[in-house]
Amino acid sequence: PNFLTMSYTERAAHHTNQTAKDLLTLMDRKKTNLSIAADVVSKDALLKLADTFGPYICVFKTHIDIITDFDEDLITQLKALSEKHDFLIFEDRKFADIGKKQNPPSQTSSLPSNIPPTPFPQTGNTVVHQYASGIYKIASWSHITNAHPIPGEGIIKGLASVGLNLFSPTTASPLSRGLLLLAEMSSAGALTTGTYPSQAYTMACKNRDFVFGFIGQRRLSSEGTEEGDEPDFVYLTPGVQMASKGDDLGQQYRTPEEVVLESGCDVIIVGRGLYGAKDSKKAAEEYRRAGWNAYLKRIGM
Ligand code: 5IU
Repeated sequence: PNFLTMSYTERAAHHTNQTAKDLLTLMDRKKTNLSIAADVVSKDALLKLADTFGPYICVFKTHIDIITDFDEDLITQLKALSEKHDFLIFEDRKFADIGKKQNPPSQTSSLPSNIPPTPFPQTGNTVVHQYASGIYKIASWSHITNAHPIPGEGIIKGLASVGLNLFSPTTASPLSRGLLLLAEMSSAGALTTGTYPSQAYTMACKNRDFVFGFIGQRRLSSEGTEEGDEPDFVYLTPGVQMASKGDDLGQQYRTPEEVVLESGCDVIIVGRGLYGAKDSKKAAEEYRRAGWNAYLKRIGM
């Protein structure tokens, strides 16, 4: 199948991961492939971005560790806004640690109440704890997170042991999570070159229950798979702005057309182009429309 010319909804049927299905159907339902990179440092500012841009986006991308006044109420409110405006939350945590043996964690004290203790064996890896525990308990609220493939496949297995074994504390129904691998970066001089992206691709193919896509700059394809059995992945792409080509710290920008139409990516992630705009709603509608029109053109509508 040619996923490039297929609608997001049709592609949802080619995924087993529930988060992938939710995201793809949400995008068509809401007519948006726009995500905001909410890089602000206070709780109020973050919630304000979620409420202002919520109606225009499919994904709200956070860096929760830059919030100076983080508290649990922030998560409660962010979850409520995600339901109110119908968007998914993506904590851009960029996990990069290994499956390292540690002392058994003291389970009762540090785990959020909705994470069952079973996925934490004696040999729990570092990323397991980084994802489930600590102050932020990312797995308990973030639908999507991401990881660097650099440590090898163990990082995926560790994160999946948490993300695929979560249950809602209220309804006890499964809360499946999804993972994106970082195949490429948008910044100048990034080391994600050569065979790096295709090795990331191979790892993703082997872990499709949890890995449903990539953060990258173009749609990847595997070499050597038989035509017809190539799997589908969802591509979320940062480094998007219409008015600027870059910043003075190496960021390199492309337009929604270049990203969605020419490079075959799915979700445009825009930070300063949105929250830096004078008129938030006007900018949100401009980026939403540009991303959406590029998608319609791509699928021939
Ligand atoms: N980001 C990038 N490039 C990348 C990756 C992540 O810009 O290759 I991986 C993040 C950094 C920031 C957002 O959170 O995406 C881009 O914000 P601006 O649109 O403000 O540049």
